[in-house]
Amino acid sequence: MPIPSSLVTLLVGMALVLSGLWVGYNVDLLPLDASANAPVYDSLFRVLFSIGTILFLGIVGLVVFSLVRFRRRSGDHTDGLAIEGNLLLEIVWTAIPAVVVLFVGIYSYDIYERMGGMSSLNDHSAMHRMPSMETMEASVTTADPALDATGSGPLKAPRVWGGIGTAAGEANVLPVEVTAMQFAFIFHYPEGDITSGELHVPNGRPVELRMKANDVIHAFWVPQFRLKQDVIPGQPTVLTFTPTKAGSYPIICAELCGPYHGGMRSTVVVHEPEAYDAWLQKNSPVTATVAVAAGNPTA
Ligand SMILES: [Cu+2]
Repeated sequence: MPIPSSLVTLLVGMALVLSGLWVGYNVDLLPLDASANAPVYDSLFRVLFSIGTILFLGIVGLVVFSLVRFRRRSGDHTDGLAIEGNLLLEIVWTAIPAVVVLFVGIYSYDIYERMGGMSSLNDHSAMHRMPSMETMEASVTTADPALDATGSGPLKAPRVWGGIGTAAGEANVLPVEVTAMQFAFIFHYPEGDITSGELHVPNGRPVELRMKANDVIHAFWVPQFRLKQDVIPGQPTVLTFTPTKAGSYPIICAELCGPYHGGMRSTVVVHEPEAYDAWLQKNSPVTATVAVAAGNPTA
């Protein structure tokens, strides 16, 4: 008894979906996950990778099958079958992509929201603990609406234009000011007044980066944190994250910003809390001055 073709199609479809899911969940293309929102991001990536694999295998498989199955046999000089439209087929091949795209769109939005992309950037507590944001904003532009109408009065809280972060509003946030310029990132710690070319953070504590650019648009990207945020002249942006694994990870400028853009890299060092405190002690201007005064040049 021959197997009905609908059953074959069903079995091929099931094999396709299962192999796509297997590839999506077992082939690991992503770097180490080192921040609290990395697993959230990775779950979206696995779903997208599975869908992509199913579509790729299905389409390429069908093309190869058709090339072989419907090839011209030797001696056959007849015309192909005259086919004009197939309403059912057209409905199906419109509906399937529509459903897939809609699902991907809604799921991506949900993930972006869970990563803090939709949280309010202008009324969480951390920014009010950063007095230097005022000087930061003042240097941005005199025509900014955050300035007093007379232009000489006190500054209101600066408006953050964009950003992403899960830690917004959480207690115990470590604020760090980031200045991007051609071609470097400079990090300043208001707590302790430390300036550094590398970002040092303690493991497990939420970090809030308040970012400004001096010249052109840059982008702050740490692949291991699964976070990327533009740094824009005149428009402060914010990026918050909670590191979950100690180690050193690259910071990459991800926006073509000039001839040496490719060299605009730094490092984020995630310390265990004690090691971070030691770094803080070692680099604090106060301890450094005391050490020099005490005749200790190694500090
Ligand atoms: Cu750059």
